[in-house]
Amino acid sequence: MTEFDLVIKGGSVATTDGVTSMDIAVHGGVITALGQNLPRGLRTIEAAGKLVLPGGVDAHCHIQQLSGGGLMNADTFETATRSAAFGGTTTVISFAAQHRGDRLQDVVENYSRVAAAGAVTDYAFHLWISDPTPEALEHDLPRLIESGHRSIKIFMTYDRVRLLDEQMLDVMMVARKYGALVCAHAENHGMIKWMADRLVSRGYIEPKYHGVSHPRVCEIEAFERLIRFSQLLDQPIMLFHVSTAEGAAVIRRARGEGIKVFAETCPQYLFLTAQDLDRPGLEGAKWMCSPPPRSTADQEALWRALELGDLQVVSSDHAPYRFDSSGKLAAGPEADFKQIANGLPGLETRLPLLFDAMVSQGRSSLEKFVELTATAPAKIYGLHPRKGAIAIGADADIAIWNPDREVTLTDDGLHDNVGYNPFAGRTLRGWPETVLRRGDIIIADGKLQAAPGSGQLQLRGCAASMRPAGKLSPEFDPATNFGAQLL
Ligand code: DUC
Ligand code: ZN
Ligand code: ZN
Repeated sequence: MTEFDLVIKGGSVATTDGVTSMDIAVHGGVITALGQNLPRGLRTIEAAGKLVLPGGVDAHCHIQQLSGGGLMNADTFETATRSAAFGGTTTVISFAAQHRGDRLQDVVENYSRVAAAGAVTDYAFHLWISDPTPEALEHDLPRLIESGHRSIKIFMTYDRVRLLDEQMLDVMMVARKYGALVCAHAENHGMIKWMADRLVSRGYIEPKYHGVSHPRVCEIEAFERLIRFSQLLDQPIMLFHVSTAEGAAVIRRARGEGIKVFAETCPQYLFLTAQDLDRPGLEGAKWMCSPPPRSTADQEALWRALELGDLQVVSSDHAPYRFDSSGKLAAGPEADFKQIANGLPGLETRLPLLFDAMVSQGRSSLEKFVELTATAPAKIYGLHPRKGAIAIGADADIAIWNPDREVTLTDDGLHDNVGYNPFAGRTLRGWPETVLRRGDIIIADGKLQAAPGSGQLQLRGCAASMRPAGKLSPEFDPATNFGAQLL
């Protein structure tokens, strides 16, 4: 009789298709059997009364990285992925961030080296391009895409990293040719810069004015522009961190037009509002991110867009800065909002916040929770079916949740290196207690059981989401009949 390395017995197994009571057997790091009354393994986890879910896939996090503003993150691969694991996430996609003057292939080699030394979860990289030189476009980018780095990040704002329209088109054309998804921070640069400069010059310098400096229309304009680029080239795009009702509506319309646009939102846009930044002194800086949190009406619109499938993914956009002189307060106690780093920690709280809202409080379903946090990101980013699935042959990346455990979040309760929690004070019901990565138990009894460097790089194939939609005939949509064969 086959002997399994590990069997999880008696849990309620949840996938996007439903919830079933069954056992899961693991051998050699992958799931090898699913069913009732499987024999015990070399190790057995009794999971009666627990929910057994795919490990989370967090497709947007900034780790050990120099920001668009030039400041180093607070987290290393070790601290960030440790925090992810405690929160039930077993795969992260972070950035290999090219800054101007850097050679892209060197950037990827450097990030690969530090991640290989530190990560405890599995990981992949988005290729962040801020310097699309001929060398990058003609050599490095094609080579890197073909070797399995199948997503690219571009910025439409931030002075140090943003691309011009024609540079974005250049990058999208390479992605189209070699098969990669183009992800974007899409906000109108000119509007933000103009608003911010005027606000500061008039003395409106507190963190809450950061929100004012990113007017809602800057998201709408940038989404619309990038969507039309996508339409022109018939190149799939992913719009990161949607924050407004109007932004979600633009995406819904574009998808209705048959444009291959995917979209993400993040917990900060579902659970925080502009009021969170309105605190005495610089305290509000803890809640500063870009785009900024909006209103409760936007929150409702985003929940609805997720439910309808207009947005497909919830990522953390973990962008960690300590609330001290190494991070948020690097420009000193008199800083204006323009001088304060943007970003919140969120790798560890993403899943518990969503589980509490969607499952415990009944806003949605367990199946939808699994879809938004694991299966859909795995599919869209080319990690599925190895990741984001509980199925025979999938990696045994599994989070075992206690649906009844209540946890009150505190500033010092996380396992990252940030020192505060923007969601502190909330009590959440449902918590991932045991976490497996490729069959190894990496979290149990509140302790990390994985060595730094035990996470593995995930190279990816060209998923359907990365390919042009294809048209019935060149005449079908004149806007996309742009003569690709000539370019
Ligand atoms: N927005 C943030 O808030 N932080 C990191 C980068 C970004 O776009
Ligand atoms: Zn961004
Ligand atoms: Zn980001």
